[in-house]
Amino acid sequence: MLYTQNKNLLIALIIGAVVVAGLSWKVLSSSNSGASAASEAVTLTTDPNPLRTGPATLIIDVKDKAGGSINDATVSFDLNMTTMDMGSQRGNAIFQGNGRYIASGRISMRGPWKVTIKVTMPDGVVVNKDFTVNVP
Ligand SMILES: [Cu+2]
Repeated sequence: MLYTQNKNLLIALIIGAVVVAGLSWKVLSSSNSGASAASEAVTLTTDPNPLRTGPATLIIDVKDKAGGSINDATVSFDLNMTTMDMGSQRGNAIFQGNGRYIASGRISMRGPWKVTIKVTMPDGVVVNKDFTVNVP
């Protein structure tokens, strides 16, 4: 019996550690602000497409007015549901080449999710763009 209790305690501690690690990964949301240039193109695609519950890769392409790749931008993202606060998943997308930046997140339930993208261009101009992605 003592062995069983210790084992249960150990399992509870492990679950607790996992929950704490998960919560610390999520940070409270704040709204983006800044100047927005009209002409640069910021587009979002996802993998899988359409998204489903589980891991999600956000693929962000940044192009200039002439359609050329912008490779020296800083691209940050914020992923949350539109209908409720699921805890904001945020970070910087990682440059992949050819104006493409990718970020990883997790979709924890079906429904409408909002991806807020903030791109700081090499010249310091900030472009904010929001996308709503429905997870069927
Ligand atoms: Cu939700």
